[in-house]
Amino acid sequence: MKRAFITGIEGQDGSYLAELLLSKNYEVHGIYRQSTNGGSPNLKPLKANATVFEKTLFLHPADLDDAKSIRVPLEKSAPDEIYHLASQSHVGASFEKVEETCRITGLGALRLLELTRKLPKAPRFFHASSSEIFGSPEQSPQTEITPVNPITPYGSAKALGTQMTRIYRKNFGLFAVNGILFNHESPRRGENFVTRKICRAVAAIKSGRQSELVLGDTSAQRDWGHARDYVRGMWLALQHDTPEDFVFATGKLHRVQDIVELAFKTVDLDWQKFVRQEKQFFRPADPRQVVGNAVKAKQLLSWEPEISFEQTIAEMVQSELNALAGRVAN
Ligand code: NDP
Ligand code: GDR
Repeated sequence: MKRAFITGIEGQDGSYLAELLLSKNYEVHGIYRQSTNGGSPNLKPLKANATVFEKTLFLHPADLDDAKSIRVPLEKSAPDEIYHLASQSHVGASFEKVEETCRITGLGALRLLELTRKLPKAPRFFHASSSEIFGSPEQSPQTEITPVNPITPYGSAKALGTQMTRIYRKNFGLFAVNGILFNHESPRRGENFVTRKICRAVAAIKSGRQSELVLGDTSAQRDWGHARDYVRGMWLALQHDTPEDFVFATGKLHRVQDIVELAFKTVDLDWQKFVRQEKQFFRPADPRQVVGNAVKAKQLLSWEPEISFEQTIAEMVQSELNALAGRVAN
């Protein structure tokens, strides 16, 4: 039985990855922040499953800000594979919390690499890098060799983690890889990311609980996929013969406005009656033309996204409608 160690296990990706690895008969260890424990519903089904919880799934309190708190569970669980997903992951918030973002998202990755290097038998290491490392790139679509040139505090912090992952691979011989992840969504997405914010509002407006949706720049474009596809990519990246960086992306750009129109259409409402833009949700800097070329992942890992943009938004709206109707979603 292989053992995996997941940071950020209660987040969107961490929870899907835990489910994937458990289905592949891994023993899964995850760290969560005690200060926010219980805040995330994503692991509730696994925690309620008596055949899994504390049998093949083990959760440990730890904080990336405190290397000592991670060392003990890491050494005890002696994993074969580490998936480093924990992060201050909100780009907009990174402009308000610059130092915290650099500490958790940037230095946090370095701390974990250093702990990993010192383990008696170094496990394989996956770092959740981001398309944000490219900033507003001059070349489109982006690949693993597109120049790193971030324009947001979050992007800079991820660039540090990305480069350190490369340095530990080259200089210390770690099997360390970056998954350069483009946006990916699901019903488990945090509520302050734009897809979830729109889908929640659409369900609330449809049921008469909300009267408007206030957004930032609706002309902004992203390459949006589904989280289930991306966690499969993470696992595949660590099964490959050699440590390599991989872009995971759909290669298709959509506007925030497209999500608005699609989501309102799902519930037969006219978006124009409910949506307005407000400056407070615009960012000081917002990357443009961020779209990925995942041909390397396709060729070496046989990875391709399977869930479309339209399916993702439809699933997210339905999940919000189910939640409001009191039914168990996602
Ligand atoms: P989430 O924000 O859903 O999950 C992040 C997790 O990290 C949360 O469980 C959070 O816990 C935890 N965390 C935050 N700070 C700390 C800390 N100091 N110590 C321990 N844990 C902490 O992110 P996603 O699942 O969406 O993304 C996973 C990773 O992939 C992140 O690193 C993100 O930056 C990166 N990424 C994501 C993309 C996406 O589109 N989803 C695209 C590109 C990269 P808590 O509840 O306590 O805050
Ligand atoms: P992003 O995702 O910044 O790309 O980071 P987010 O969903 O926050 O924003 C996407 C785009 O939508 C625009 N936008 C709004 N965004 C939010 N959150 N709220 C709004 O009201 C709003 N209105 C318009 C944004 O300006 C932006 O252009 C995500 C995160 O998962 C990161 O961790 C990850 O690294 C990157 O994707 C790739």
